[in-house]
Amino acid sequence: EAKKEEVAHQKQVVDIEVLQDIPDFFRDCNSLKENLLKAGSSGIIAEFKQRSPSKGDINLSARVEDVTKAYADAGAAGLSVLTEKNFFGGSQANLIKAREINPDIPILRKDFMIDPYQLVEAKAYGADVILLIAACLSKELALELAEDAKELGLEVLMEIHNAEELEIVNDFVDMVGVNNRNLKTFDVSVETSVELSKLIPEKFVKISESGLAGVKEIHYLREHGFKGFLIGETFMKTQDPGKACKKFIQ
Ligand code: IGP
Repeated sequence: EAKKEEVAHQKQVVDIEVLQDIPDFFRDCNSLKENLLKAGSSGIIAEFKQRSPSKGDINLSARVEDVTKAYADAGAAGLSVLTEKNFFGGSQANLIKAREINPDIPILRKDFMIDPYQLVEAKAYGADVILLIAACLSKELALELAEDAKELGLEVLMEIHNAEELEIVNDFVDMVGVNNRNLKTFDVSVETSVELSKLIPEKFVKISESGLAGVKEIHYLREHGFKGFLIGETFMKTQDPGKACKKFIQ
């Protein structure tokens, strides 16, 4: 067993060396935080999501290059690309393609990060920002991952759903996202963001995530200090996600 682990560890070390050989590995990342804080920023973080556990198939025919380019052209402040395969139908290939066609816009790698190795992958495949979901992490692991991410030059978005999870947020975190969707019941309420907004320390840029369906909600959330709005399904379920995104921005 110990031998097996040693072999696995060696393999990771080698893999990391290979990933770091990618010419772009040591590039500077595009800052989502700065984009969100810019005067007049749309604040929209537009997500490429083809499938989800709560909604099933959302849009299987969309191409990641087309949609992410259209989002960027529409004026999104950032992009989010699912790389988780089993539940969300995402892939690392989608992240690579999104990066290739959109060199200058911040891209969030949307996945369940539990291992420092995934941070190296994220950097190698073109992400600028990684997501840490408080509900999946111990305080110690969240600290290790956030610190490692910053060392790689990545920005850190930590997702919470309740006040207790704020305990896991640490000083390496750049942005705090409130998920309006309860991951156990799939219920969605914007009030989750509003309630938690008062408890999130000022130094974190606040992002509201999930279930956002109209411009009115964005205005309402801005009044409560939110600078970022992570939107997937509302755009992806339409024939033309880029156009749907644009409607939110004009
Ligand atoms: C987007 P919606 O309801 O606009 O499609 O939600 C995003 O917030 C959601 O995909 C999400 C998510 C996550 C997905 C939020 N946190 C964690 C996977 C893992």
